[in-house]
Amino acid sequence: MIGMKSIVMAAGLAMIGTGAVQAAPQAAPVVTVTKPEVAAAPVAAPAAPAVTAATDPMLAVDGAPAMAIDPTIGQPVPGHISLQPQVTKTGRQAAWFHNALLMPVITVISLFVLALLGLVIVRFRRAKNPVASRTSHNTILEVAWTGIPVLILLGLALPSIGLLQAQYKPAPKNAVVLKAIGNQWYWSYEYPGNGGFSITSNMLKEANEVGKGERARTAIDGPRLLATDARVVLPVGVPVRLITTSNDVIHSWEIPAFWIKLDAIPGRLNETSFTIEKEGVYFGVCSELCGARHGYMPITVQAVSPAVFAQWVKAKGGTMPGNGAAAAPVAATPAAVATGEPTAVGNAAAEALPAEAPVAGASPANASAGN
Ligand SMILES: [Cu+2]
Repeated sequence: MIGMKSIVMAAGLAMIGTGAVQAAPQAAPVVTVTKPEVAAAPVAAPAAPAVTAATDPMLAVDGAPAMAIDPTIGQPVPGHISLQPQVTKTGRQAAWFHNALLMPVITVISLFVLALLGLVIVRFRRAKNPVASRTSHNTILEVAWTGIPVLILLGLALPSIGLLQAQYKPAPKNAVVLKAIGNQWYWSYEYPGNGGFSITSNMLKEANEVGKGERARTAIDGPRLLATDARVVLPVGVPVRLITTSNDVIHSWEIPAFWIKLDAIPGRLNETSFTIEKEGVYFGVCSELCGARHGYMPITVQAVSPAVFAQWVKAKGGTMPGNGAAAAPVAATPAAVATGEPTAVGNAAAEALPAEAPVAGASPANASAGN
């Protein structure tokens, strides 16, 4: 029985390790706001179209191309208790590990232990056994309850190690570099490989919370507590090198749909990589208790085609590495660019980021990918 208990615990820990327990929705999407406002748009605002309008570039927050938000991906769904649909390779691998391996194994073990307990309670109850058995050893049973859990753990360990490896895989050279900086209580971002321009991203307040002239959240921006005034724009099909750090206390940059959660620690650079496979708007939150407004520093990522990404970078005053082209996509994408050689990433990063050396040697050791 001890062996079985330990396997239940081990399986439970493994589940926590993969981040399976983080799936609780942070905030229910609210789509009741009816009057979209575009006061903060830097260009002339057109008439507000329907919520799903994906065609009007003026509508987008902070110059990001407008994109209809699919409420079933990239954000919590009311009543949903499993992982969000994953849009990165590692994410899909992790979701498979959780759904196809961990959950069935945990369920079977739990039911088996429950059945054994029931059997013991009924069959070996005092009334039925006035004279207690003096049996103390059973070699076959002891070998079995040691050996079988070991085999189960080995079976779980192999895919688990592969997943761990995938989570810490360094980004290739042509990766787009995104530096996320935690602040009490908002995120700022730099694109060191794209001329080093930066953006600041604040949570959008509700219509009844804003001051005069301030922009309020609308349904187009995303769910309450998750929508921001400036989205992080990233290309699909191109590896992204995420670097996190912080200006004050420990924060954590998390997008559940990417299977990414990386601590942002003052005086330190953490690094990981991912490749987004699907265009869309993805939401996350700061996932490290960081003070009074910890719950109000959401993260919004808009994944677009490399061509649109290049346009956005130019609009922000940044540059694309090489001949004004996006970094070479590693997967088939609808990219219309990618003609130049993406060789200037390192140089541009060196210009824009004084701490290039630490970046190169950034330790992923503190990355709490599943914490
Ligand atoms: Cu924080």
